[in-house]
This record gives sequence, structure tokens and C-alpha cells, in this order.
Amino acid sequence: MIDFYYWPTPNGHKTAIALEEFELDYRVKPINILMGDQHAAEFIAISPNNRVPAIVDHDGPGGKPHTVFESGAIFLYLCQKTGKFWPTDPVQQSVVTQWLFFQCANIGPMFGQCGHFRGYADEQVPYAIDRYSGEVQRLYGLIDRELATKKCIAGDDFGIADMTTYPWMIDQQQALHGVDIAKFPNVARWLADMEARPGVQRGMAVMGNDLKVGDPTEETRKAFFNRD
Ligand SMILES: N[C@@H](CCC(=O)N[C@@H](CS)C(=O)NCC(=O)O)C(=O)O
Repeated sequence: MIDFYYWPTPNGHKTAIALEEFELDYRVKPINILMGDQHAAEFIAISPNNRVPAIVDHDGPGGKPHTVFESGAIFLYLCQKTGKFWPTDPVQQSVVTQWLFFQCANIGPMFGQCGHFRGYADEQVPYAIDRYSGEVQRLYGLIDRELATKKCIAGDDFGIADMTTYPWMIDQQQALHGVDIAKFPNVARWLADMEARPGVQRGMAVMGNDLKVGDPTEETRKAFFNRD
């Protein structure tokens, strides 16, 4: 059994999709990041960077519990644990790893900052909005070019690069990031393929798609934006 420390954000969704696609038994431990749960000492003991997602695998290596934070590390751990979505060919392993790291190091941080400055920041900062919106457009263009010749991000087979990237590009995120999907037809085709997968649908439905459960106070809001 895996304890899954989760909130319905893109990084949370992608890991929920993985747990479904890998067909693993898990139970959800909600961490309401808008109410400050990520700053609780018990959670920091599991996720030192006070971010979701994190997992505790009670059937870890050697039969002992094992904790993993950082979504990319969680994905590699699940591949190693199960052998699923992990190609046997070392070249393809390297390709998959590149696109996994690409998502964690580029799509996540840039899209995240774009969403912050466009949708959540208290003040409008035109330089930041332009900077991150431009990066999002560039990254959409990059993925659109890749998907012109491949069915999925790391090749023709669905895999962890698709699971990690998909929740960052759903309609709700496109609206937040100011993306016109008509400009990226290969991404649009791939999104439709992802949406058709039952594992993706189940992962996205784990806690729905609403970040806001409870009423954040000024104090929890400050904690969320790290101004405390
Ligand atoms: N590099 C981390 C990023 C995780 C992350 O940024 N999680 C966000 C939700 S998508 C979070 O927990 N935010 C809480 C906060 O900012 O206080 C990963 O890939 O796991």
C-alpha cells in the first residue's frame, strides 16, 4: 500500500495518473496547500521541500517503508518498483529520462510561475507575465514539433513523459496560461489521446479539479506564497 500525499494540482494530478496507470494500491492523504497543511512538521518529515506530491510505500525495498518526494523521483521509483513504463532498451530509457527531466525542470517551473503571475499574484507585474507567458508559448511550440512525428512525447508508446506533462496542458491550465490551443494542433491531438485513457481519467478524478477546498485565510495565503 502506498500513502499518497496529494492535492489536486498539476504535480498532484500527474502522480495520481501514475498510480492509476501503474495499477498500484494507494490511499490519498490530502495536503491542502491553500490552508497551510504543507507546513506541518509531520508532512515536512516526509516532504522536506514542503511540496506535494510525496509518497510513502509501505512495501518498499526489502519490505520496508520507503518515502519519496519530488515528482520525477516518484516516477523513477515507480518504474523501478514495477518494471512498468520503463523500456528495456537503454537508448529508450535515456530518451524517456530526458523527457521526464524536461517536464520537471521546464514545464513544471515555467508553467507554474506563469500561472502564479497571471492568476494568483496580488499585483500585476508585466515583465514577469511576459517572461513566463513567452516561455509557456515556446514550450508548447517545442512539444508541438515533437508530436508532429511521434504519437507520444518520448516516442510512439504512452509513458511517464505523457503522464507528467498532460495535467499541465489541460483546458483549465491553457486558460490560466493564455494559450490558444488552435496554434498547437499536434498538442491538441495528443491531449485528446490522453483524455481517452481510463487511467488518466481515473487519476484526474481522484479529488476533482478544484484547488479551493476550505477558505484560505490571509495567514494561510501568505504561507502558500512563501511570504511568511
Ligand atoms: N519540484 C516539485 C514541485 C512540487 C510543487 O511545486 N508542488 C506544488 C503544487 S503543484 C506545491 O506543493 N505547492 C505548495 C506551496 O507552494 O506551498 C515536484 O516536482 O514534486
